[in-house]
Amino acid sequence: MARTSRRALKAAAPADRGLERVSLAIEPALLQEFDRLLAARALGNRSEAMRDLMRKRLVEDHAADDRGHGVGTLTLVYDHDQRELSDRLVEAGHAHHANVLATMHVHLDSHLCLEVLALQGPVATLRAFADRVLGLKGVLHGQLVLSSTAVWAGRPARPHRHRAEGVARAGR
Ligand code: NI
Repeated sequence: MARTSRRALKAAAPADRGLERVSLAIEPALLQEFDRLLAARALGNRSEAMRDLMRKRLVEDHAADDRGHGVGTLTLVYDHDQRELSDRLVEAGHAHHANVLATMHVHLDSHLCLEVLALQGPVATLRAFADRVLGLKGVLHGQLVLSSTAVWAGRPARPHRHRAEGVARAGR
């Protein structure tokens, strides 16, 4: 880095994306392992991978705080034949209607169902809801995955449009 000319640095710095260049001290063996992982999993360059790790840690930290507000998904695989389970799932959803943004249901076979619920609300409430649902008899497997919108609150505002919207409009 010390041998890189100032002009070369400036050319390489992605200033237009609002990024800040930092240097890190890392053990060579650790860096080598990391580079190996990046190549094997096609995770992009070191900078992108480090940004991903930092965001992951920030989201984890935010989601670990029960006082915070979270968004996330609850994935369930359950046995449709289990007595009263469907009713109990519907009841649980209605009891937390303000937290359940959407539900996707897939019939996996003649007995098994996959359900994915998009959730939003106080982290403590979402955890309690997930615990209640995952604890129901007949729910075979499931997991709550929490994310956060608060972690990104400081990011620069940009116009928000999804590709699908553009495609839909173009098709009209
Ligand atoms: Ni089903």
